[in-house]
Amino acid sequence: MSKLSFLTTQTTRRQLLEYSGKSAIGAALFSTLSALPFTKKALAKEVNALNHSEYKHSACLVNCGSRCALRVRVDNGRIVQVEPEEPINDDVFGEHQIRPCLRGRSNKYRVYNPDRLKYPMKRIGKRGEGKFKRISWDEATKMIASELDRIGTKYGNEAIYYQYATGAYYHTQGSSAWKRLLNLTGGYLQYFNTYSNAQIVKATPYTYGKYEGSMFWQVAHSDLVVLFGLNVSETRMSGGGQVEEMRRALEKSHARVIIIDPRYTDSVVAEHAEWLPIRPSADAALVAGLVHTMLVENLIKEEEVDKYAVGFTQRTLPASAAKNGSYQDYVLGNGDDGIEKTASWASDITGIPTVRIQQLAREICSAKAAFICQGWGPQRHGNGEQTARAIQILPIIANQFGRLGTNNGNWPEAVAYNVPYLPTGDNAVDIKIPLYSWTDAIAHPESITDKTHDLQGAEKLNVGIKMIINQAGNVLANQHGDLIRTRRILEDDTQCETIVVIDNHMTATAKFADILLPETTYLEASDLVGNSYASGSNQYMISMENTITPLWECRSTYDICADIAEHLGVKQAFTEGRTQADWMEYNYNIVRKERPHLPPFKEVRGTGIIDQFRSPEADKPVMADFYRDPAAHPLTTPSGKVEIYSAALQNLQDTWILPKGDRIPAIPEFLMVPDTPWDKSLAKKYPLQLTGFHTKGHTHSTYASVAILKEAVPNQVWLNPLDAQERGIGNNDLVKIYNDRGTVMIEAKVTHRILPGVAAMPEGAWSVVKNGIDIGGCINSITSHRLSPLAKGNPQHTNMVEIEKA
Ligand SMILES: Nc1nc2c(c(=O)[nH]1)N[C@H]1C(S)=C(S)[C@@H](COP(=O)(O)OP(=O)(O)OC[C@H]3O[C@@H](n4cnc5c(=O)[nH]c(N)nc54)[C@H](O)[C@@H]3O)O[C@H]1N2
Ligand SMILES: Nc1nc2c(c(=O)[nH]1)N[C@H]1C(S)=C(S)[C@@H](COP(=O)(O)OP(=O)(O)OC[C@H]3O[C@@H](n4cnc5c(=O)[nH]c(N)nc54)[C@H](O)[C@@H]3O)O[C@H]1N2
Ligand code: SF4
Ligand SMILES: [Mo]
Repeated sequence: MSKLSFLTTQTTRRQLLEYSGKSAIGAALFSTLSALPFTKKALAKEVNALNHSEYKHSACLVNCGSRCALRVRVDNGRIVQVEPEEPINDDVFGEHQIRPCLRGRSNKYRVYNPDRLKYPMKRIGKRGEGKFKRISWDEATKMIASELDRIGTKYGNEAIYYQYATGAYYHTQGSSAWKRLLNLTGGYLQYFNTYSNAQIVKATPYTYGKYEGSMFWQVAHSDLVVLFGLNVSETRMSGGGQVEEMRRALEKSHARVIIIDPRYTDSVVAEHAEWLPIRPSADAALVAGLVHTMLVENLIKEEEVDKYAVGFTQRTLPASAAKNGSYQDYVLGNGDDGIEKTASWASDITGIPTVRIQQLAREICSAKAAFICQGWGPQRHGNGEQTARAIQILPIIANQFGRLGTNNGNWPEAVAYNVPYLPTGDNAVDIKIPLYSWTDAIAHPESITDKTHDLQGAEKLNVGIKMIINQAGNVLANQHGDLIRTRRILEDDTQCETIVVIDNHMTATAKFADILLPETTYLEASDLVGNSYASGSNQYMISMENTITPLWECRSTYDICADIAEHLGVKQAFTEGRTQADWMEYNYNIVRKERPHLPPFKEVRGTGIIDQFRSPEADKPVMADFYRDPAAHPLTTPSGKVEIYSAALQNLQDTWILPKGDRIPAIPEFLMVPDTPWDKSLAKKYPLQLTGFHTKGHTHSTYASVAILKEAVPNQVWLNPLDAQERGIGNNDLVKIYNDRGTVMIEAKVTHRILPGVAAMPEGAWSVVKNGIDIGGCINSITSHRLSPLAKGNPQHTNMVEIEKA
């Protein structure tokens, strides 16, 4: 367990250097005073007095899954530089640093950004037009209170929707403040799923019960690592996150890394990996081809698979299944489709050469310990549930799970330091819609039912969404699918009557607000936060304190919601007599009960990282107990085993009402879903498959307006030279990408780093629609709002398009 330098009141030599290095006066101060036992505070005070410069401690609260502490140099009340915090020490990694990425370090430019919202405003033009008038905070909070009351009384509280939004993971302001307020005033309509991982999270329990995986630390014991669409070098960039854990583990094992992705990603470069370029949406076909090779080459121990899994062979099929319903039947061509899933069949679909598929099958089976895992890109597709499940069963069939150095095919696990949130209370409305259906919940509420949409808590939706609270999110007009349709629905203010947006910037979503409120940015906010959800085994807590006085009239949502609560007569219940700072201390003391070595809050408040340790779970491969003794440690599936064939899925196929052509197979078959090249007539019109990815240049749309980031990592569509040449497109040319849903303009990056026939675009660029064309380069003007069959999730990586020079 580590003890951080911040916990000591004695200042280290390194810290003295850090302060003194800033100026000549500081250096002089250091040389004369360095022998003395200064406290950090006292020294900081001296330095401040001399050169008006000081270090404050903040954090980047964006949704990249990581959480970086930021050390912020402030000069005369102005942020001059954002830097990493000091390295820390722990028993596992030794000295290491929760190193922020380029985005975190650019925070100064987010704070002093021309797009900043400055004052509360109300809409004066047509909805979506972006015309607003400045109003006072009192007016704004009264208007919101009165709308909450009006909508709740007229339609019931299920007409008030709290929108999915991930721009700021605050603990004592932000979403928990809103939810607490709404729960005190009758509740709100909820959603289930996330835009991140709906398909895999829904599908996983059908495979092996709990959503769990090994941590990357297991790679220290592997000789082969196979990553399906997992790009940690770009999506988990923090020095405190999964990319660091994998790197450290690879340093120990020197395992061979294979990355299966349509793009030659930064992870391929960073991990010296072999790139297996795959066509998007095709992973389940690759798995079938691999298993076919394993079967015909006798690489599988069938009795072993039968011991752990249901439905690989006919012997373990449940009685309710068709006789030829096993996965083995499917692969060998005895299933209903009669197609043998040979490596060459898989090659046609995936684009990976037949021999390479055959070799990979042998490599996986002969590895001492293969770590097989997947990112969330492969599952953000129309057939994402099938892909997720197919990758999950691969290590089970190949007997590469439950042992040191292995995984179960799932996303590698991470744990959170348990920092409490502002308690939200209970919601009196217990209806949940799948989040990707929110536009339908506005325009066609009657169509949303339990059998068609997996609606939870009711058989059907009785009332549409009439009011939206949108806190720190850009889903309304940037991050949701089929934006042109979405905008049309939102523009009609007789359907959804009131939209409240709380943001820092004038985003596409902010333009759709009726009431628009400016919140503080991370660097202007104070909070006590944890390490988020993708830090691997690294767990830590950060106390951040506003580094500057909030600019203009920006405020914390805690204070905003307290004012609204006052207008609604529930202020005491909302605050319980506490300020936001009191809640931070209250939460800290809850943590301190569990971790009594922590000093009192006043000693650590605002000092950055205040506790850090490594989870011991990292040392244990997932499903180890089950592997050792499956009877004594059954899984939480109905059979207690891995369900390659799921009778529960068959039941959904039989009882749900699915759109024409949609299927929920009981085994992880490869499905040729709409908007893929296997839809031959569509492919004639729109021959290129377009997939999206999360870019290092921004986190979704957050940071996407920072000019120096745009320059460093431009938003461009990746195109293979063969496809570019055919269309007369050169590198950096402006191109139009279009399909029946819309047209986007963006620069082309002509590169061999992408498979021919496939294009790839970063998601998150700011949508700017002019004359029906998205000149901002936002991919969602061409993505679909169709729901995936099982999870009712977002298939935003599944698209067919044509591209031409603009
Ligand atoms: N086509 C396509 N679309 C996608 C995806 C994809 O892969 N492809 N990915 C999806 C995924 S995984 C996700 S999670 C969603 C993310 O979608 P969102 O959760 O909407 O994330 P952002 O686009 O970053 O929007 C966050 C907003 O919060 C604001 N913000 C930042 N800090 C603060 C703050 O301190 N206070 C307030 N009030 N606001 C703040 C930002 O300015 C920004 O407008 O997008 C989804 N959309
Ligand atoms: N820099 C940065 N980091 C982020 C984010 C960000 O916006 N920017 N967003 C954060 C959030 S909210 C989330 S949910 C995660 C998202 O994390 P992921 O969902 O894992 O990220 P993606 O970039 O969508 O997909 C990962 C990789 O899958 C590939 N891929 C796409 N389709 C397929 C396919 O069909 N098969 C295979 N094998 N590969 C495919 C993509 O090319 C990409 O390289 O990232 C988080 N981290
Ligand atoms: S975007 Fe993520 S990795 Fe980058 S600084 Fe912020 S929290 Fe860290
Ligand atoms: Mo996400």
